[in-house]
Amino acid sequence: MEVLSSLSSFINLHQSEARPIVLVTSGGTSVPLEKNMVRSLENFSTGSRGSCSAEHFLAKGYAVVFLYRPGSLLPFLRMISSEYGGLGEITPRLASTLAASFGEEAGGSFDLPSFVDPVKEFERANNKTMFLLDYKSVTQYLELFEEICKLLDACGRQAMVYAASAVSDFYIPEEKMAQHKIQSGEAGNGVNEDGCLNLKLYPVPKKLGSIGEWCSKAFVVSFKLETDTNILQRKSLRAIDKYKVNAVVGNILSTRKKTCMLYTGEDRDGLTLKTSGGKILEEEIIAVLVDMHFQHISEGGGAEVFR
Ligand code: 9Z3
Repeated sequence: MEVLSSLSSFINLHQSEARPIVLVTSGGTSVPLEKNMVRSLENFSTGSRGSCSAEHFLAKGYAVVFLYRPGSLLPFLRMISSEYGGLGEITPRLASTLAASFGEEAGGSFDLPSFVDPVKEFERANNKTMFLLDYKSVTQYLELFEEICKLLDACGRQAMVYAASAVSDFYIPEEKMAQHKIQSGEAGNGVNEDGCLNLKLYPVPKKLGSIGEWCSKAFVVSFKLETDTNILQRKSLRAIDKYKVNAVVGNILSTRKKTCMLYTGEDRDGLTLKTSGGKILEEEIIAVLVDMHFQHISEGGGAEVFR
């Protein structure tokens, strides 16, 4: 895949400059019900967590590989996509067009909208310290996630994986999927005589546990999303024990923007992180994780890193 060879050059460049590098995954996966897809099952994620986090990693001197779902929020551009709804989805390409039309050269002839700065910030990072890749289906997500992790192996302990995407636990494997739109009122493809559709969803192969094989020295952070507070800690700790990730950020859907828990093997009670003093939650999360990552780097003999 061409994009992976460009990504490999991006990773090697930052690795040679001793810059820490993070894979941030963002947005929710789609599970198609048909090969010629008309319907799908979606995992909820606006991309706010991933895109805000990417901005804070960049601010801390990291190079960022941003794996996202098109239509979900992008770093910097998130600030304008809802404000300026008429634009619809702000794609990287549209951002370049906006930067060209509203940039300094064009200044004066327009009543400059407040979104010029986010566009400039995006442009400044894109393809220099930030590399974008996108996915749609859960299968595409998992394939790219694996390939990117393998490339990050070259960075040893300087790499971090920050898996904030909402990834489906269930899917329909290609060979079990209907070819065409599932018909209502006709038995077949799971539609029974009563007209009800019975879907059989298969478990998605769990990849978190394999990260250790792909980039064995990376610092790995996964996310746990729940709607029931009573099971958040148990489920988060299970991810640490089962998949051997370094840290799990546990959050509850309704309060996710204000507070989350950070669990590690050493801190099983968890650290409560909250928004404070006008800071967004991602700033708190990234500050703590960057400290932990630098500790992880120094435990490995401490390559010189630019911070
Ligand atoms: C998260 O928990 C993210 O924090 C959110 C962010 C998706 C809630 P938004 O994009 O929301 O800012 O609107 N992500 C991980 C969700 C997930 O699917 N985790 C899996 C699970 O809980 C483990 S990989 O089973």
